[in-house]
Amino acid sequence: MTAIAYIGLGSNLSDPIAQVNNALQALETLHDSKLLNASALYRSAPMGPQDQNDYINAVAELSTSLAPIDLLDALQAIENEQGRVRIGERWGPRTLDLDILLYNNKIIEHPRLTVPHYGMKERSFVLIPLAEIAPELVLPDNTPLSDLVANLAKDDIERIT
Ligand code: A4P
Ligand code: MG
Repeated sequence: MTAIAYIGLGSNLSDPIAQVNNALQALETLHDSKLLNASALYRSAPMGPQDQNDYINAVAELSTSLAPIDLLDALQAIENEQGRVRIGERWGPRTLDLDILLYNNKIIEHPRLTVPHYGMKERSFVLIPLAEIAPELVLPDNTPLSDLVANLAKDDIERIT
């Protein structure tokens, strides 16, 4: 069984563009998975504490035979590999954040994993790169992605590649 998973990538420390490109390379070689597509890179204003750098964000599409928790473990291994230190500040700066946005049409409520990602429906830095690679997507609650994008403020995000 393979699933389609969408992964959100974000970084605002230690050369964020390189962090996101390295993470995309790591996804390309991820075991039991195939990187099907990746968005351009986007520069976005920080959500949360404002005394931090702009972020670089992107979204990738994977086909994977990893179960959701195994995929989470693999993504956290990539985060750790790229020097992620969890300092505990909510929405604080990070070298690399990899979030599972969607996993097929599944709704997952697990102590370690909530899918769809809890913030994705409000976040321009998730929805805009996602719509670039999956414009026809419909979320598990039947909301078309295009409706969410149409109602979004887009002044806080800029496509850079
Ligand atoms: N977890 C639960 N669900 C998921 C999921 N769907 N994908 C758990 C990944 N992880 C998930 O994550 C904490 C725990 O969430 C994990 O151990 C996992 O078991 P974390 O990455 O350590 O914590 P975090 O990312 O700091 O927390 P949080 O609340 O998820 O932060 P967000 O929501 O990811 O926001 N501004 C811009 N412009 N761009 C950004 O990318 N990112 C953040 C972080 C803040 N501001 C930003 C951006
Ligand atoms: Mg995260």
